[in-house]
Amino acid sequence: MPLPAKLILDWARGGVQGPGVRESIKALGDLQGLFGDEPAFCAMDPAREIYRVCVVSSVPAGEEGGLFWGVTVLQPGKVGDEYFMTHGHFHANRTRAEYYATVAGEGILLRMDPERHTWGEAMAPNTLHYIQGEHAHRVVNVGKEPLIFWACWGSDAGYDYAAIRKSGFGARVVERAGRPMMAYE
Ligand code: PAN
Ligand code: ZN
Repeated sequence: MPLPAKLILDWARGGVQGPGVRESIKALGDLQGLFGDEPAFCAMDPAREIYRVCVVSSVPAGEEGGLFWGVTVLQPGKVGDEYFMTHGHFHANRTRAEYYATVAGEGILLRMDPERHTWGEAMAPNTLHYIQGEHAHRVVNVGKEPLIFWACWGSDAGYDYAAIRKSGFGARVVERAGRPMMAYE
């Protein structure tokens, strides 16, 4: 008899259970300084959940050759006219790529190259995005439902959040006349 699987996924709802699974929640207050409309940000509840991430770490972070597997559930909403989004990051190791696979919701994957050239790619159920190691990546929920996407990346990719915290992306995703639009800096 084969052994039972150690990790079990709930694809549609964005859940995973098993050894080495860690869940973390990002509340609005954790994203201070990232949204363009500071007064609108300050008027909102800092404890409001914006997204949660479940990561399966089968090897220690930083170990070469391993893979991480995770899922992000990003809530719908806006700060002023800017849609809820993930913090966004470069990988600390700029040679480490990543896949994002969307199962629910409607989003935009913001990508930025080292020269700050920024563009958006549509995320919808069944889209798969390959993100080159040198591209910063941030996900924006432009729909009315939670946006759920799965990801796979190298265990030695690491996170460089500081570069984004300092200079952001070259564009924001905002609502104009009821539709999402890229607003370039
Ligand atoms: C993802 C992201 C996740 C949350 O697992 O870490 O969507 O986004 P932030 O890390 O920008 O807060 C990933 O890209 N890992 O490399
Ligand atoms: Zn990443």
